Amino acid sequence: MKKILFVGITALAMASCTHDDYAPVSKQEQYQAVFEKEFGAVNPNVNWGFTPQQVFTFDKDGKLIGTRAANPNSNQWADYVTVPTKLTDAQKEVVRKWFQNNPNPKGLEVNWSDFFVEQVYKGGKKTEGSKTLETYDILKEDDTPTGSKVTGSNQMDWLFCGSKKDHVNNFNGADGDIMYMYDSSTDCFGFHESYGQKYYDDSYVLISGDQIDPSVAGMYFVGFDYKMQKYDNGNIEVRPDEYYSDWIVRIAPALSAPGKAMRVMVEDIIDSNLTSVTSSDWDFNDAVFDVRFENVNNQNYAVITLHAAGGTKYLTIGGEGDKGVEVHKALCVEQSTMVNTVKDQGVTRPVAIFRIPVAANVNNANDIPVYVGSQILEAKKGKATQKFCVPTDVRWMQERKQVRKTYNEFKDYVRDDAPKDWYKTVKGDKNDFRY
Ligand SMILES: [Ca+2]
Ligand SMILES: [Ca+2]
Ligand SMILES: [Ca+2]
Repeated sequence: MKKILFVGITALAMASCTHDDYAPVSKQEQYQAVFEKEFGAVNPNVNWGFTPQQVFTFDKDGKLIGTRAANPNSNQWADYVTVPTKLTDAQKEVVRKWFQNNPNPKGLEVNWSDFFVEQVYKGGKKTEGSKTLETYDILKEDDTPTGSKVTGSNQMDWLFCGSKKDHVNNFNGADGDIMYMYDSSTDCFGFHESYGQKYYDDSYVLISGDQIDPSVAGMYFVGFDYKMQKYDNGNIEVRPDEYYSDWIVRIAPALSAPGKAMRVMVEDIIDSNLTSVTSSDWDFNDAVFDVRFENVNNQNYAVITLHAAGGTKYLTIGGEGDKGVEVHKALCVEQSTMVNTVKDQGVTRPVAIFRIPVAANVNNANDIPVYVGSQILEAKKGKATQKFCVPTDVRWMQERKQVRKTYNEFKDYVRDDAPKDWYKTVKGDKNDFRY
């Protein structure tokens, strides 16, 4: 009975709605009106910068891709991603000392599918001035020492990333050089312990270089604390000592190389009350992400590097709701938190990098769907747009700054479809931008 009653009320409410005096106007039509009020009438030829992009195709047999997730062909990485400058010895020293003198540090999370791993330090090599010797007593089951000691790093092998345990090629024996990981994960890091023959993904910490020293600011480091358990032969173990210096690596997000990706800037105003929009509501920073296309083993991907989330709405890339990636979640913050759009305040987070499988013919960033709730955000030729596409060196707006006043020629572009490179001429000062 209750269910029937409920349906009846809903039907009544909908019926009364369609009989309202004001004619039904779609959200897109309302948006067109407020957009043109701000930026003027839209030239029918404007395509908002979206064009077909290069698709990087990788050989199935591994000319470019050696093994799943790890790409050992270092000379080719730079064709599509920016390879980080290697650490200097001085930088490695400063990181080593920090990990050796800060017990039980509080770590952070990052969310990258594509990244570099670079060796920093193998434990036990240099322990002067260190609070840990990186050697350990082997304990019996009752916690009394067996009298034997072990250098932890000598038993740490097979560095892996993510819960799928992707091996970082050539990172063994707590040593390595540099490796590019793709379609992998930073949701955990671990090693194989060769004494007790077990994998450990619960004995690492991820630290921002900002916390360590200005010489390594903006970088990220993963440190491991050695542990071991061996039950099948006399029940022995090594307890971690809370110094994560037994193996230290740097991880760096794999940003697309210049010219190899395009940047999309998104405006979510359409999901607001469109009767009360003001000039400073137009910031086109509610999501800012770069798109690069790859074909790996005959599957096409859009590789997304998410730089900013300058809104507080549920905004997804790649699909609606659970079918897409929610931007705040990707950046490891609550939906109410704006990320990387307010200088010197608010929340600053490392980028998020993730892959979206796409159909074989998809090579235009405009075909990567973006939703606010269930509302798709469109960029249609000659229509008011909710996103535009620019080169990856174009800076995005801070919150509450006016697009119209900052990008000097944007209004000209809307009206005339020229200049196409309107984003190069800015009238606003540098404080209008996040970067
Ligand atoms: Ca340790
Ligand atoms: Ca906005
Ligand atoms: Ca915003």
